Amino acid sequence: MDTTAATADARVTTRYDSTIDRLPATFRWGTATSAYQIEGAVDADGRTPSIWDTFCRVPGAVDNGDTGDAACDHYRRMPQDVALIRELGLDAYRFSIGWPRVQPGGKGPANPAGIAFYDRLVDELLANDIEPWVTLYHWDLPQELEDAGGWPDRDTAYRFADYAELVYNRLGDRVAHWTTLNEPWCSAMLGYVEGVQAPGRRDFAAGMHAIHHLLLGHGLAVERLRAANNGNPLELGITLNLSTAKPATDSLADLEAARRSDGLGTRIYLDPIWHGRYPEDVLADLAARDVHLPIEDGDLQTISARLDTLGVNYYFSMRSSGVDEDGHDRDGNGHPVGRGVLYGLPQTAMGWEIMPDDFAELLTRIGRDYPGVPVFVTENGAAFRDEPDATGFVADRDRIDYLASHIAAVQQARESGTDIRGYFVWSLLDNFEWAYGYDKRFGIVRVDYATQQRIPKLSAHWYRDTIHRVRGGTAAA
Ligand code: IFM
Repeated sequence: MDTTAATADARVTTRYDSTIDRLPATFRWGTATSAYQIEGAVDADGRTPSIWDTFCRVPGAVDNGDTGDAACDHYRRMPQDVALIRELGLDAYRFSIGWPRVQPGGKGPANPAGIAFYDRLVDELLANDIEPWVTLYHWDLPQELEDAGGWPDRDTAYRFADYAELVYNRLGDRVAHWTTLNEPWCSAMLGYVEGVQAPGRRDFAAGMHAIHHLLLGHGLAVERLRAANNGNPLELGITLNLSTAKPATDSLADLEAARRSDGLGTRIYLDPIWHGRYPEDVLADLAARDVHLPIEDGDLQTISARLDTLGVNYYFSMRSSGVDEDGHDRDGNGHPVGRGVLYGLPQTAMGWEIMPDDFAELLTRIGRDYPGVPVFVTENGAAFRDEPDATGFVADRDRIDYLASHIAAVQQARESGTDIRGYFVWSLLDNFEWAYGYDKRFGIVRVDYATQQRIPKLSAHWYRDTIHRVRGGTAAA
């Protein structure tokens, strides 16, 4: 990284340094991206549309009418991006495979040109001493599978297992770390219940069915990958976006709202995976709405297949209120109300309050309630209103403060007993932030979308120096 302005300014200290410095030298450091958010080249080499290509064409669905058509052009600039990761001194790179790129339409044989891209990416990473961490599904369901019913339909779980095996057979000789799903809560709740992400459906029951089939697809994929493994190192996990669920007040309505939020946000995923059963209170809440999970014999055994790691993504917390703005505790259909309440704390550009203490609390709870496998923070980061100078350099001290406070929270949770072994900053590059388009910038490297130039921000220099220091070195000059 040769941005002179940054190099001169790189020795940033934060009030969290002494805590961060207690992380062990063996702690793994990385960065994360996802296929649709960075690759572009949506028509290249036989790729077919995903639900996001379709959703981006719905008027008003994405801010500014942005699409992932070009994104960061990573499909063509991949070697340059891998070189950036190496310059940051990172151990690992978490990326996702574009399902419609490697298996157009979501069925049938692999598309040789599509899978060849990930082959090259894995080889490039290994040649640069960077561990590849593959996520199989980061939201880009092939449109054909949505047309056939999408995740609310059981068949999608089987299609996902076939796809997972197909990718594993091609990359499993060189990739040890496999994540089945990224943030199934978003797929189900934002995609099928609230309709603010692809495929944009608004159907509560469909969303609940999607949860079960996402979990079933996860379990089937775990079984398939283990069966296909022929002795190469293999670590299987799932990544969940989790948060705390505290009541806004100690009123009964708020306590109940917090319970429901924890039920549908955390326990409906982790209880079946860890304990082989859905939480009773959540099933009762659903039954009260005449919604029943489409569980078949053997599903829970499949879903609870042993895992090697748990990925946690965290960005912010909110408190739960069980009353709406007008003081009602039921909506027009008689269902209990639940809404998030802000605390008036500083926010990121997403309007998300910055709450590292809740992150430490969340990680401590995960270690207590769902013990037994190492936890990796597979995403954490922040969008801010970056202001580049004339050279394009961004002195993003707000992002450094966010990252430092959250990395310190990881160490606090470790000291409380949770076995956390690594941290991936979201994200390497500014990229397509889904329904918010390109306006929200999460990267530690700025992308000038007009030229596709990459310019490491001050946070990139800080991240590199922090890792170096934790490993016993001194900050790079
Ligand atoms: O950009 C997303 C990512 O795709 C999934 N986790 C949250 C990030 C920030 O919103």
